[in-house]
Amino acid sequence: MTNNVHDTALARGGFPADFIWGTSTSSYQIEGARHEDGRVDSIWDTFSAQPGRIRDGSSGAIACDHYHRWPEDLDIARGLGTNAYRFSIAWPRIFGAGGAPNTKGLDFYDRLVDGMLARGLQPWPTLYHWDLPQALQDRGGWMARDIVHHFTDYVDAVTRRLGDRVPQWITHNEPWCTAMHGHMDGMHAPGIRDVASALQASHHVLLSHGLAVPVIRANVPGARVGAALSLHPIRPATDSPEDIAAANRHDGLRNRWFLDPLFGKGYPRDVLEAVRDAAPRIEAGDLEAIAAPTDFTGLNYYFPEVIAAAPGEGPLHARVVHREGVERTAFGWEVAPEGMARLLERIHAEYRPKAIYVTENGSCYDDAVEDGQVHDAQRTSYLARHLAALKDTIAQGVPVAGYFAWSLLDNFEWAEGYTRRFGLTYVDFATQQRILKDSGKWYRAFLGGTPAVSKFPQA
Ligand code: IFM
Repeated sequence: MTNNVHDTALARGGFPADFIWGTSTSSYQIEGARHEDGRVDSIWDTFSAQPGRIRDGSSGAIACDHYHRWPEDLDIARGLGTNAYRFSIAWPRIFGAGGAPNTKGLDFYDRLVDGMLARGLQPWPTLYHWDLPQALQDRGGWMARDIVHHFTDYVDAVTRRLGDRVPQWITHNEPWCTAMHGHMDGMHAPGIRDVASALQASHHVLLSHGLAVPVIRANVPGARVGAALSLHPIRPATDSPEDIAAANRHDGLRNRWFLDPLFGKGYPRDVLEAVRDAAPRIEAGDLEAIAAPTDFTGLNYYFPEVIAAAPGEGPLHARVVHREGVERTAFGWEVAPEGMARLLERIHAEYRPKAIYVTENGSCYDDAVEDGQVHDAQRTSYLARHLAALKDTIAQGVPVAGYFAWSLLDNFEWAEGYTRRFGLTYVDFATQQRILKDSGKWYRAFLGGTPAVSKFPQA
């Protein structure tokens, strides 16, 4: 596959005219300004201060300093030729444990949204991308049922303030990660390792999504609401009945545990049977609330998984098989554009969402600056091949309406700190200089953008 946009049949014009083209980021990963304008600590501030939690001992306290540099960053997004920008709102800038919303926090997102609109970028906010106020964690966080009401209060405040300019809303980013990395394997904040806690947290995340949908609709006329899910195509390692059953169980918890209740099918019975005593407490009406009709499903796609039976391993007696000889990113994630196509086809065939947006897709490589440039040919190839797969999938009739590349900027990659770069833009974290990588230039050529020169007053 060539990396040159001009040598391929791949061009923006080959996609629907009203297609949404964007990049994606999240608050804790880029904003910094930890204590500015009334922001309180989040679980990630606490977690990253604990020794051994973050690979390079870093935190998001400064990150890309986007809180101060957002005009430059939005100029980059506009210069790429994108027509949308996905970002997340930091709950700890709006509320701690309750009380009145923090006006200065809301003001920041007000300015940010106006900055997007001025640049022709549709704002695509995510309401929860993992930065829970620590004060709410101290009350049990996602494991405590009360969290769902705190979430809807927060959603109410934000959508009242921004809803006059923002019709599209993403409730949660990757509920699997919130629940499982946060509470089962402990790799993410709050760092708990307990299956029952993870499943209870997952139920409360889903319930908070379902209860937020009518709040958003009440505050935002014509709102379009959905959740962004991290999903994976899953295959058994062999044709053995044991591996096939293990792959099904793994698929159950990775994918169906979230898709099924969101689409009114309840929690998958095979997973409930597998986890037995660890199953979440579900109250009357919860499943109906979770299945509140939505307008789209967001897919965050990164890699497929191959699964083998592993008696005694984890709650599902299954393990991920590391296959040799396949292409991988620097993170070790298998590169498989056809996996994204398979997933999109499956979501459409089995769940029939009104629309699907690829809300994240991207790759991490060990980028280096050479003479002021970053020649990230592998990321360009990754991007081009995923877009080619996407184009074919749309041609097959799957209603994909948008694509957001992860990420606009290199940023704080959670437990990996700053050791993993996913950006189309290189960030020198010592100087905060931004350099558009070759992949960003490729995306710009593909989209027909023009190099970023600010036409806007800087904040
Ligand atoms: O950086 C993350 C993002 O916050 C959620 N989706 C996956 C990305 C890469 O790991």
